[in-house]
Amino acid sequence: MADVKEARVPDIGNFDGIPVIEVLVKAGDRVEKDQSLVTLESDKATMEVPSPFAGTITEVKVKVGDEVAEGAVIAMIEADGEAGGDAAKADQKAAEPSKAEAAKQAPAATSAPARAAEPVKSEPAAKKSSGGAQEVRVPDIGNFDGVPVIEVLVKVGDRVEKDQALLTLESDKATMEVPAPFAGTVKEVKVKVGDEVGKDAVIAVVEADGDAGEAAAPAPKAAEPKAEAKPAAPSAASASQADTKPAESASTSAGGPRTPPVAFDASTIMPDHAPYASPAVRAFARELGVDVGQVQGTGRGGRIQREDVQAWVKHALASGAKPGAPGAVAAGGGLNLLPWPKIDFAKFGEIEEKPLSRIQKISGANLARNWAMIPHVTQHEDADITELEAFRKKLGEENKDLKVTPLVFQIKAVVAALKKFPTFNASLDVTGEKLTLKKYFHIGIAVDTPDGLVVPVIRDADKKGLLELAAELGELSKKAREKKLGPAEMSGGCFSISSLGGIGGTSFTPIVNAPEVAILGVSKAQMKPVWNGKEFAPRLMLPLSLSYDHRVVDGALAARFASFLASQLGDIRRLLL
Ligand code: CAO
Repeated sequence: MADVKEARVPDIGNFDGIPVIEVLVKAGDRVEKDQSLVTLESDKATMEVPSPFAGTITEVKVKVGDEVAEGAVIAMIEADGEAGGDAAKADQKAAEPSKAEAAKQAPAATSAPARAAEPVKSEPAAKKSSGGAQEVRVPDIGNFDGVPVIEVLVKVGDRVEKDQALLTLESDKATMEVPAPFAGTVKEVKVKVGDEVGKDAVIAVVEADGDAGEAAAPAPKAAEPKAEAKPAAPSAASASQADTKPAESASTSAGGPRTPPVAFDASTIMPDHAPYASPAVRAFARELGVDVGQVQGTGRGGRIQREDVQAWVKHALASGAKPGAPGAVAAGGGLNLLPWPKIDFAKFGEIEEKPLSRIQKISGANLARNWAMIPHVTQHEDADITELEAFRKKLGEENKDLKVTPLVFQIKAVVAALKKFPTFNASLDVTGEKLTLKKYFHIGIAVDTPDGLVVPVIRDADKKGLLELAAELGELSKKAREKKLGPAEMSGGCFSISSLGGIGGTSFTPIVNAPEVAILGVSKAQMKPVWNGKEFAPRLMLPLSLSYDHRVVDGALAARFASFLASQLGDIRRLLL
């Protein structure tokens, strides 16, 4: 019989008493390994505590407001039968460390998220660069390698105080600020938004204050990760190797043309905004009774700033709406909706409750915002892909190791259409007054996964051939289904395609993936009789549904775009040009 085991707070550094701000499970819930159980939040970091194994929650031991430390029992979980084997033993060991061993074992069992809290406990490593200038590095952030920088909070010339946040890192499970280990003046910033950093990456060079110089001197030592967290100080060679990546990327960007940095657009993956604000801002919002999910961020990538929270409160007071009132919408959206109906369905028959997955919650919040805020119109068009299909089949036979589906041709056709109609390769700013036209062609592809919808992005699709696109599409959808996509792979899209053609349907109305201005929905190609001037001939017709933001795109332009797309797909020679 399956054992009931304790799921504990893993090693989270020197913290003692971090408030639980969210309990994500309840007794009776089934959880997968690594599924988040609770969210903890200190003034510098937010982190989720994942389940060390799959099973069913029998008891939740904490509630919102409780303060916990390493080793605290979060929940009792009846582990799955299959977890009774070696894996379960390992998990059990990890989940129930002896007191003395807890700190050492937890990191192994701990999934990255909780380890991600470590930067907060340990100041970033600082190392002498030249003169009084010292390099500030990312401290030990557990097993993470390549955590996106989502906010750079300082620039060259800025004075910083000790412990002032220099930048914010955000993974899908944790947000953390990297503080300055000493006071001084920023001489160089080595990273930019979108860079992915790991432990020891140099993030800035800071000239320590004259008097702080002495105080700063011991900082590198103090900041040196503890022996158990870091096997040995890296040799000069490995340390400098570790440095090169971010430093190189910063200098290349300053020095000449390069691929634009991958912007991490949090709205793509964190639309509910709950985690997309620094811990301090979230704490501030809570103090004022503001639900950060209601606040529109004006920081880079939509990040919520302190001022956004203040502006939200001012607006709410001015409009007479109570902060957090049902139906209140951020930044003057002004929807005054009825509250959601509350119905006791059990009165009418047997029911079962099932929480939405994290991806469903995230994409649901995005879809709701996009549907409510964008005036959508959908233009329908049929493309005659009879010839294309014959060519596709031939290509598939010649490249048996690749899956060449109609979608790769659609990507090609979309790129051609975006080149001809640049208004579709654009984003409207938050004020609705300025359009940003993009000169690159990154195409988002909606992928259906067991946990919900995700939209990985094929970068520079204009520079790739059909076979290259087929290979990349295969890889991205595999990664999506295995939950291995990183934030960078889901950001920076210009235009999205949602293909339901492999499933069926004759048409649908896809929702624009903001801040893009249009999306192409593709349904199942069908043989249809088409009049050719003399007779009805059997042709393979592909239904296209182009939804667009009517603030940016006029109906006539959309009709031209859709008809151009159809002509591209209908004439294979054009597509290959
Ligand atoms: N018409 C007819 N057949 C089509 C087709 C179309 N428009 N598009 C694909 N097919 C065929 C393929 O050729 C393939 O046939 P074979 O098995 O004989 O080779 C089959 O349908 C399955 O294709 P696929 O779905 O595996 O591959 P794809 O490249 O077409 O799509 C992906 C890849 C990842 C986009 C898709 O798997 C997927 O997840 N689609 C769902 C997207 C979605 O949910 N959108 C809704 C968003 S709004 O909620």
